[in-house]
Amino acid sequence: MGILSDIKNAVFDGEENKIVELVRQALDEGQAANEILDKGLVEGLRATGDAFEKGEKFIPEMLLSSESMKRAMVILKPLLVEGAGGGFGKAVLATVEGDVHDIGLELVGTMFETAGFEIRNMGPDVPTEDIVEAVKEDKPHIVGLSALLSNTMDVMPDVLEALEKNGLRDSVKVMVGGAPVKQDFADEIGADGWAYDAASAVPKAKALRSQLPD
Ligand code: B12
Repeated sequence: MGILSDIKNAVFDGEENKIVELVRQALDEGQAANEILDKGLVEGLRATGDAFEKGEKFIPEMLLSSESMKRAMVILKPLLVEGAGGGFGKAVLATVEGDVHDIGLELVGTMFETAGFEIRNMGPDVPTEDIVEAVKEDKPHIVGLSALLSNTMDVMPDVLEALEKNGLRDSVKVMVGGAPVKQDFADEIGADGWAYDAASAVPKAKALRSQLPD
């Protein structure tokens, strides 16, 4: 088996120390950072989630897997954002209140930075009022909301409503994402954009940003 499947297995098994060695080794072998991310790390987390769903893994193990992914990202992130320019626009990113998942959001942030957006990543479990405050302060072009749980998806329309109530809705484009969030849900709640993953979020964010004045 190749190094990428070793990386996938190390995430699955939550081997926080081994993962660092393996990622370095993969880079030495000439693997691209985005391939290591997509075909190694993300695949490992996907398998972890499947095992959790089947009752074969439990929360502490899921946590070890996510820690392994985070360790690996410390090495990969500088390579992924290399040469990023800035100046394309501003984005505020947050995982909605009640939801602690932040790995996907981090990846979206990294890709946005690479594409030249200036990012304020508010992290996970962010109260709606705090998102509104950040939009007031930063005046971003894009607000990116993440949710990984079927029940926290329902906080997304609350954020849209709060932006509307504060007179901010027309000045930003709101993108939504996260595993349970699909295009039809985005349409239903009146979000401006949706993307399946961080890579495909970039062209959509750029297109939305260009619909706004400077
Ligand atoms: C790691 C993990 C955890 C870790 C999170 C650690 C962390 N710091 O993030 C821990 C152990 C803490 C955890 C906790 C829980 N988890 Co969990 N977790 C996962 C797991 C295995 C991986 C998630 C992940 O990081 N994926 C990798 C990233 C790269 O993918 P992603 O998040 O989907 O993001 C990509 C896209 O969705 C998109 N995207 C994401 N956000 C955004 C935003 C925008 C704007 C855009 C455009 C795109 C976008 O781009 C990203 C990058 O490409 C998933 C399984 C899965 N298949 O998703 C379960 C999963 C999400 N968890 C689940 C559950 C049930 C829980 C718990 C409720 C368990 C419990 N009983 O306590 C708790 C929730 C606690 C809470 N209140 O939030 C379920 C959710 C089921 C559901 N639909 O509701 C899942 C699906 C597992 C399963 N199959 O049952 N979890």
